[in-house]
Amino acid sequence: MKDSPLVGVIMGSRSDWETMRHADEVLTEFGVAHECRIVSAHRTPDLMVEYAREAEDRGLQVIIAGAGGAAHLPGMVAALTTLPVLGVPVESRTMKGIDSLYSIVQMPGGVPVGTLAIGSAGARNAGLLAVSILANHDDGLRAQLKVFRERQAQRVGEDKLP
Ligand code: RP5
Repeated sequence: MKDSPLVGVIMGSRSDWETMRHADEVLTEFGVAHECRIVSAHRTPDLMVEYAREAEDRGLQVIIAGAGGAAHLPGMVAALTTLPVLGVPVESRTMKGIDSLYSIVQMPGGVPVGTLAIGSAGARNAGLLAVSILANHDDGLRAQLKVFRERQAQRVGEDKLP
């Protein structure tokens, strides 16, 4: 995307992409300028601090952070910025993402992370929630969201059982 990004989609590892690509797809579908990057709380802590500290000045309005296992990334990024941070628990192999969910959702009061569902549904909804947040100041996006919901409802109405 050529426009400067409004949403930053970050993830702890390349292995998170299969989940986080669903956030990327939603943002692309709605035409929201965004970027996707690997930023690890554990393996690249300095990069994480730099990314979170510079996010607002770079024009980002929402950060979507996905991580699995001891998933510190969303909480640490939220501690370093006042931008809204949406956390996506990536499904881990050993604990099916329950570890990721608990790591992300149990933030102490004062530093919020808006936590979504485990896995691809969470990533997709994080993308949609980011669009909703941006739509507060963008009538075009608000109209797109309404059309999206109408079409979704229409598809359900047309579904046939075997
Ligand atoms: C976390 O560790 C990442 O978010 C990823 O979900 C998990 C496993 O990473 P890899 O070992 O697959 O790189 O930091």
